[in-house]
Amino acid sequence: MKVVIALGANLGDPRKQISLAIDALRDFIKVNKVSKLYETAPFKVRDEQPNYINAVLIGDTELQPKELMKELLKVEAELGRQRAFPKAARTIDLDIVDYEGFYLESEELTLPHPRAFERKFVLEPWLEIDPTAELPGFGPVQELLAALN
Ligand code: PH2
Ligand code: MG
Ligand code: MG
Repeated sequence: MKVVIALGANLGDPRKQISLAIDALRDFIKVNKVSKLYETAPFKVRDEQPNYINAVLIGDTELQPKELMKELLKVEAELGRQRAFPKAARTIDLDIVDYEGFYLESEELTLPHPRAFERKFVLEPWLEIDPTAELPGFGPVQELLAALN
C-alpha cells in the first residue's frame, strides 16, 4: 500500500532525529522517495518554539493503517518523543498524510491527515517528490499550495 509520511522535529538535533527516524521506518516501509529537509517556522502553535525541520517521504507498506500508526508511535517513543500537550515542541513527529487514498475517522487515526491541506511544511516537500500528488478529498497538492501563497 502506498503511503505518504510527514516528518517533523524541533527539539534536540532535528536533522539527526529525522535521519534516524527514516532508518527506523525502513523496518516496515519500503522507502521510495525522500524530500529534502525544510526549515520551517512553527505553524499554529500556542507557545514559543524553535523552527522545525520538516520532510516528507513516499513508500510502500504491508501494514494496515492503524498498525502503521502504532509502529510510527513506537519509533517516536524510541526517539524521545514526549507529549506534554498537543502541538508541543518535539524530538520527532511522524504523521500519515495519505494511505492509498483511504478515508478513515477513528480515535487513533484520521485519514487523510485532516490538517495537511493547510500545511505548507507538508505540501511543499510532498510536491517536490511527487509533482502530481493529490490529497484525497482536497485536490492536487500543487493547487492547495498555490492557495496558501
Ligand atoms: N507540526 C505541528 C504544528 N506546527 N509547524 C511546523 N513548521 N512544522 C511542523 O511539523 C508542525 C508545525 C503539529 O504536528
Ligand atoms: Mg503532526
Ligand atoms: Mg503526530
